[in-house]
Amino acid sequence: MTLKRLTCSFLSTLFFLLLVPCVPCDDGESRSLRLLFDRPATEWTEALPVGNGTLGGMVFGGAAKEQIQFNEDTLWTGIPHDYSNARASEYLAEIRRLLFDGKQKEAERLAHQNFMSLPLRQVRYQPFGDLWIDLGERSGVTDYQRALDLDRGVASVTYREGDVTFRREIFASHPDRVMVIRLTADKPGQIDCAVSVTSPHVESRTSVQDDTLVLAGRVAGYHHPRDGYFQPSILRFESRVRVVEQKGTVTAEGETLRVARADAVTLVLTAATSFEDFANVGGDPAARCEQILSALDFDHGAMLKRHVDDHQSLFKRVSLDLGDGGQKHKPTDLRIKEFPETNDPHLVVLAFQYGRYLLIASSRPGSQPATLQGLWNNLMRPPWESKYTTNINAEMNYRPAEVCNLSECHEPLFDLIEDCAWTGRKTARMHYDCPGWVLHHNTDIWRGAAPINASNHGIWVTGGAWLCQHLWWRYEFTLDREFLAKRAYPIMKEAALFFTEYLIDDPRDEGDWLISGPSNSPEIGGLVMGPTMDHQIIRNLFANCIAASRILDVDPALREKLTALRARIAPNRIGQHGQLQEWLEDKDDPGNKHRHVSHLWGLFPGNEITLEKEPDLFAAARKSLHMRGDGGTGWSMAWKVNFWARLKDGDRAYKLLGNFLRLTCSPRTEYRGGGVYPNLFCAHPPFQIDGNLGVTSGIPEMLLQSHRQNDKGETILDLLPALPAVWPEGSVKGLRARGAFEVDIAWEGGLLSRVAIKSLGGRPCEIRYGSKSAALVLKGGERKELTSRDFR
Ligand code: FUC
Repeated sequence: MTLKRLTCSFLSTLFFLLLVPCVPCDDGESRSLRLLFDRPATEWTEALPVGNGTLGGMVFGGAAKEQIQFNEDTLWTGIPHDYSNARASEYLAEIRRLLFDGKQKEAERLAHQNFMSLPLRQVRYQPFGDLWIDLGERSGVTDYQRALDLDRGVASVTYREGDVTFRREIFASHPDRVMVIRLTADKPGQIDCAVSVTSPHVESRTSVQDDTLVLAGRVAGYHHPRDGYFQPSILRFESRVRVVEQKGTVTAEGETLRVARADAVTLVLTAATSFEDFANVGGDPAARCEQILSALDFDHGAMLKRHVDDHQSLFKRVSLDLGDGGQKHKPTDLRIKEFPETNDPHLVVLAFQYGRYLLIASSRPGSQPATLQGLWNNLMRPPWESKYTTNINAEMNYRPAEVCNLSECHEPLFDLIEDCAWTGRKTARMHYDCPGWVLHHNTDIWRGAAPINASNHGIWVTGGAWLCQHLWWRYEFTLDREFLAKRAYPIMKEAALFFTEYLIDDPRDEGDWLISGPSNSPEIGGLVMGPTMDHQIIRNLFANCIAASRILDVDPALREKLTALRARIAPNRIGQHGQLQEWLEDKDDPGNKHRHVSHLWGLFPGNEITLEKEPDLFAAARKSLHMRGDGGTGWSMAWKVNFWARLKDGDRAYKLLGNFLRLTCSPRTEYRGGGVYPNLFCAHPPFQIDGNLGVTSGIPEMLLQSHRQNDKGETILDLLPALPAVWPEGSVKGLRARGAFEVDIAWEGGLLSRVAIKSLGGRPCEIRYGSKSAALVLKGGERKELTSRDFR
């Protein structure tokens, strides 16, 4: 090469580098909070998730062909529909009588024929489409890397080919409501690609309008594979992909846009449906896409900055340091595989922060709440329809919201609760002839509230009551009185009103108890009267309503009534094996390893079983948990991390964390195994996001607990209640606690070294560290640091 050509090429490269907008530099922490791979994804559970609450993508990262499978959170099958069964309540008394007479199978049969939702099944969350970027044959690709930067909320792919380095960055922007894909190279004129979109929906078509790909269609109805009935569907959808090249050409070739010799190209994807709310499907998806795109200036640097600023305003609130472990440079799947040997503390940090990332990406004000799969689903018939299962999974998704300082991300769940209070009013009346509202063990986009699938597990009445705990938590963590008065209390009160009429005197008992039934202990033992979990949840709901009505100074008569009824609800009982009984009858099987551990609800997420107030029940809960063992589905192990943390056994909680972090490769393995996929998605299996989010609440629970109050009614902040020996040094910053506190904790040699408490609400609290305590009175906004010497 002549000197002149060399100089020329150097100058043109320099000129090009100056022209390409600067990507904000990674700082040290950002670089460490990454999922990292040395090859493209071949399975969906290896791809990397991005999301803005509404719009989600799974990035496969092929060098020759990029695939981004995408979703929009309102694309579901079905039609606006009330699932209540108008004649159900006529059978209630008979179902109860059969159960009281010990005729369970007859009761289940009668209920199955006459008491269930119409139709029997709820509907499916749907995939939207796939974006394809075909880069042609690539030969000699080296230095390939695929990454998800949790701190910036950006997925990336980089590789070299010859002397050119190619880079791709993908993010889903909440402020701009689009997904953005940017392709660059470090030499000019290198980007050649063909961009297309496909959809798995049969009633869809793609077209090209100038520089934009358009995918439009409607969701088709289907015959239910199990029950045969026809399920009509109604939603229409549209997606647009705008192609903005830099210094090249874009031409249409059929349904493809071809980019040639560009320095860089930016693809901007948006998607919408005709869904407005659970009763209104009159939206115009084309107009919505148009409106979103016409509000943009397509300046990539500015879009990236808006996105990163927005993401970090949530993500950076909490940091966790458990030590480095020296494994960060390795591919994530390898780190998971080696975890049993390495105990890689930073992988635990990554799993914790991944849960926070996933909640930010799948649940933002105005979006639908995170489903069983969050926002991400590539299947037309996803497992359990990828809907909302309220006998554990939906609540587990939202456990980290308050404690992990992501209160805003809780909002979509509150919207869903409001919707279900509306639909559940009709269900309460039609199925039980009761006031208030009720929700059974599932709901979907149309907010079905009636019992589905089968009477032996579908008739479970405490879904709404459990969700109300989240309304109360929002108040407890923020002390937002207006939220309590306007949103939370009216819904909690109506949920409680249902139980004031639904609870029934047990004619068989010796103690004049009120019991719940027909119901079940999810999903074990069939239809029964009086499962322990129901009683714990109803006691919790009543207690929170009583407290809320006192705070708001309203409804004294109702308060008195709830107090009297609450005292009569059947108590927790200890059985023949020293276990906490799952049912009124002492019939627990010590060999039962079932994934649900519902009767420990009062230990977590409830708060009625504590060592200090109920030592015998505490010991019985421990015994029950031992009996269930340390295995289970992904979410089951995540729940057990939280249980063992509440039982103050850090090493056992850590063991469950280790069991959760086992690499599961096959998405099709049934029930056994649990663990995580290569992309760290929780493996039920199949993929369910609940376990990711359950672990993200479990780790803080090991470091800080705030569910107890002292005799003065002040929050007790328990520091390092379940610290495992394997994390001798560490720190956590920014956790939230009940009573509106923000807490930073550091420890060394396994002992507390510093704690800083910031009060957001000006309430006094008591801080406990082991058997020592310190009282603290701070004004709102005030922060104080203490060391272990300050505890007596
Ligand atoms: C409940 C669980 C299952 C699964 C499903 C979505 O029914 O028992 O394990 O998580 O929800």
